[in-house]
Amino acid sequence: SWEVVQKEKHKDMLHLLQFPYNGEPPKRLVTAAEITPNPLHFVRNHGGIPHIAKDKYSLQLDGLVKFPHTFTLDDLMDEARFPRMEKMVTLQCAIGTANYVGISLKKVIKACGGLVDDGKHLEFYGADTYFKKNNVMNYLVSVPWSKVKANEVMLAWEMNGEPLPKIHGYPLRVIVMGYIGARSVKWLYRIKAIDTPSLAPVQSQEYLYFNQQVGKHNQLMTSGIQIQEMPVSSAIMSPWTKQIVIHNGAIHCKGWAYSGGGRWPERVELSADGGFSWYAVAQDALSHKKKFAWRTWEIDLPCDVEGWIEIVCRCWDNSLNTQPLNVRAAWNWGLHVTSSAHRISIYSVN
Ligand code: MTE
Ligand code: MO
Repeated sequence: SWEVVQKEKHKDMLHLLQFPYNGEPPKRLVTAAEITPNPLHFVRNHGGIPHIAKDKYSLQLDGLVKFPHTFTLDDLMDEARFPRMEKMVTLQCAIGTANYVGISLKKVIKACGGLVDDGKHLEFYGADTYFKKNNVMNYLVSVPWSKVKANEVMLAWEMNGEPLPKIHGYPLRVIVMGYIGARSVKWLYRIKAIDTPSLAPVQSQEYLYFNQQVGKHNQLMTSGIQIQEMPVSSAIMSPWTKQIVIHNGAIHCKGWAYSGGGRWPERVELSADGGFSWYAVAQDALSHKKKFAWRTWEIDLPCDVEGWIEIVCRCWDNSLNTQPLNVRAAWNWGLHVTSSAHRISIYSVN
């Protein structure tokens, strides 16, 4: 997989782990544009990068559907059968935004006669294998039918006008809008309709939101909430923490804001005094609102202070949800969804 990384990813990517490959762009490049170029989109893998030939590829749909069926890529790309869908979507683990082209999974389920009996969840099988406690298994998670029914689950083959890069799931992946990135299965080869959320370890043992009594010596692995919709979050991408910033009474700041579940950032606020007074980012300094994508923003943040200051950023979404002000208040075992207000310390020279 290292050759794939070198071929497909930007030379400035931060390689966090060589195997399974995990990488992300440096802060200064995260919000360089509203759309993240493919070579800079972050990568999260649990195993290797499968090589799948387009002409040998097929997608199996089975389980609690009326007519189980196997589709070729040509079947799925046939516009007479499945209308094309294009959507700008932010994926969050690290964060990145791309335009995806594909079809709505709902239409594919309908082409199989719909769900039967107790069919209530769709399980997605990735062709990669990962290892857990001496077991070798496929990457496997599920989403509820209600999410699919809302046309918020897409089968995508194109990313920013190009075929999906190998590292992002070629030839076909799932894009679950507004959910944690972990549900957007890459290298998809099978969809199974089932009656409960997937019992596979990635769904039932990972990405759980635990209460604060769960810790290193008390891992009640089944007591967590399965994370699906993401909460509201935002972060400052420039300046960087510990940086010396020379300015004339206003510090230029840039960053992103995002909310899951189809909610969107309505207001972004910054503080130059640790979170006591707040300035709202002007509406025209925020990128356009979209249902499933982030908004990038910039602001000249007034500041007369010389010396160390703490800059804080928080977002309010269209349901008026906001972020906890302190990271410790959001602590949980696994450090998932720690979407507290982002704080950086800079040295202000005025
Ligand atoms: N799909 C497969 N088959 N294997 C994986 O390891 N990782 C998931 C998801 N889909 C994963 C996967 C996680 S945790 C995230 S955050 C997203 O893919 C990341 O997608 P990206 O690598 O295209 O940015
Ligand atoms: Mo993830």
